[in-house]
Amino acid sequence: MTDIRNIVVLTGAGVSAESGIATFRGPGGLWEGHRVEDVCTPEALAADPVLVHRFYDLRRAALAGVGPNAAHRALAELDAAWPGDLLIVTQNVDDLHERAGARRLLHMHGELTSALCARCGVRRGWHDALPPGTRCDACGAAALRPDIVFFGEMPYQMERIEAALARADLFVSIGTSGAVYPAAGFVQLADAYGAETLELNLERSAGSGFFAETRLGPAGVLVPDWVR
Ligand code: BJW
Ligand code: ZN
Repeated sequence: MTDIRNIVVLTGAGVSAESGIATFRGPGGLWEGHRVEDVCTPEALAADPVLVHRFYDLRRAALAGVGPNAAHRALAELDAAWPGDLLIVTQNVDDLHERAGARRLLHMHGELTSALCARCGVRRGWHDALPPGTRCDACGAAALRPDIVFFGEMPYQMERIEAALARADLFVSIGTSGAVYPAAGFVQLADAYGAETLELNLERSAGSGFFAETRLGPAGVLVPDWVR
């Protein structure tokens, strides 16, 4: 990776697929048995908090039975060793990047293990059952919700992401379908800022045409190959 100093890595559900976490779209995807609009909007949360909380409780509980795979580990190694700027932007709400040891990481779509107070914005850990109606320690409102970015809500830390993309010499997208914005637009932004662009994915995605190079295969093979 000559002449590359600053790297932004975007990861999606495909990075965690080999750990046994279902992706969203496609056969066997998480949303096969759910209607997206039933669980992934603020309106759905307001209309049926019990259903939405149950959906996230199940996925949070599933984290206990899975672990990071070779792709998470390779990215953590890159993070530990890379002397330039590096930012791993994950769309994933699981905690497998951090469990593999990644540090320069941000969760743009939130985290399963975090609860957000919809009233005052304070966060707390969410590891065991936290039933709908649990009160916020900070403001006392019964407004704790999954700390997840639903459709129509602003993804987290967009300014920091855009600043990193502006400085990037290389943008690498791993295991994401390119179906959800603004993440799907990062490749064009990075390209416009002059970065090299590389996609690692099991199959061609909606965004493949925007990348200078696409390598097809499982993340558990492609990511270690790219990093080492
Ligand atoms: C492997 C593999 C292996 C499998 N190895 N690879 C019309 C046009 C344009 C935009 C909009 C529009 N209408 C509405 C919008 C905006 C909307 C949007 O994009 N909608 C689209 C559906 C069109 N976006 C939003 O609302 C976002 N907010 C927003 O835009 O705010 C305004 C704003 C604008 C500009 C700047 C800033 C703000 C919020 C989006 C929130 C997304 N939230 C979700 C749900 C989280 C809750 C939960 O987890 O339950 O986040 S959606 C869901 O999709 C989840 C994911 O993070 C996200 C991306 O999915 P991902 O990771 O790509 O997974 P898959 O399953 O789609 O793909 C897996 C890929 O892996 C595939 O390609 C496989 O091939 C591959 N793969 N195995 C390698 N072993
Ligand atoms: Zn509060």
